[in-house]
Amino acid sequence: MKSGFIAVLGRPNVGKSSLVNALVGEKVSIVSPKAQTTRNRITGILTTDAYQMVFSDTPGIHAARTRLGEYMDACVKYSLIGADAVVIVFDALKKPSPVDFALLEKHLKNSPPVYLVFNKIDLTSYEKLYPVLSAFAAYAKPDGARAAVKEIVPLSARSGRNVDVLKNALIAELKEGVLYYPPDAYTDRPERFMIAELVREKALLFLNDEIPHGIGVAVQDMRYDEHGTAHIRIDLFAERDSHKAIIIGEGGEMLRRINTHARQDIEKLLGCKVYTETFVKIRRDWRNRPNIMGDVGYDLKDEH
Ligand SMILES: Nc1nc2c(ncn2[C@@H]2O[C@H](COP(=O)(O)OP(=O)(O)O)[C@@H](O)[C@H]2O)c(=O)[nH]1
Ligand SMILES: [Mg+2]
Repeated sequence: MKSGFIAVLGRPNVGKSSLVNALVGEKVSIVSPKAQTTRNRITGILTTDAYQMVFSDTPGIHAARTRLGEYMDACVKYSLIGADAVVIVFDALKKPSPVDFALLEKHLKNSPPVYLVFNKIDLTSYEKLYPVLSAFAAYAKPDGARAAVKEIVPLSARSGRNVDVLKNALIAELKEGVLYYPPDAYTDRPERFMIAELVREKALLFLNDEIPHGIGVAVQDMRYDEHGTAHIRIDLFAERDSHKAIIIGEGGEMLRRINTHARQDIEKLLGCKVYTETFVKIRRDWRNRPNIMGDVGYDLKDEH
């Protein structure tokens, strides 16, 4: 049996979480068109008869402006500890910037081996992709202080095209070893965390602008009744009164919408009927208050 740890890194919104979900074949990590959707290191596990690959999905690399941002950066660093390979994801539609090259060079100077992914090829053509790829061609060769990129894979996490090419390339980095997780596990995150994330995903989808970035979600209580229905009490934390009003919406319309869509996903996750009760609470400036961050699921103690 072979196994290994693979860190998935990149700037916000390039499709890291979508890629981890596609590799694992399960919804491990929430996805949205907004930047900074992923706030923790999320483990996605793929086990076959021959191997176990443990992926770390990570928050997008960005300039941290809050304590939460610093926590997110720390999660990226933790994902590299003990990693057997690093996958750096780029958006195939975007012209590579100096920040992209700097990110790549930094990782080529430190082992483990680096794989490059150009995601979202379903939205582009070979003619447009070619110049983007050729800008990285020099990295296919070692150059004094830095190693070469092991493989460059253009793919689509959405359509699934070439995801297997990446998967097969990564098998080469696995080591003879033990299973780190039971064969049927696809994440190490607890159920309550997954539930809170699904609620946050819907808030990110339906709310506009800056409000979603100030939202925290915590599952406060969960129990099953005699019919096997799960009753879940959820707190949604907002940073100010005006945000609370927007999250609730006119006549409670927005909160109902978030709840209904989240509940459908939670039912799939738990495989039973679900009843949710959601309260919106104000926690001023919580993204800078470590004691509240812990309540919402962002505590470095849990990330080692
Ligand atoms: N068209 C297309 N969109 C994608 C693909 N992968 C991700 N996306 C979209 O890009 C946005 C960001 O994806 P996400 O996985 O959350 O990115 P992350 O922030 O890097 O984790 C979402 O709207 C996704 O649906 C892809 O292969 N093709
Ligand atoms: Mg993500």
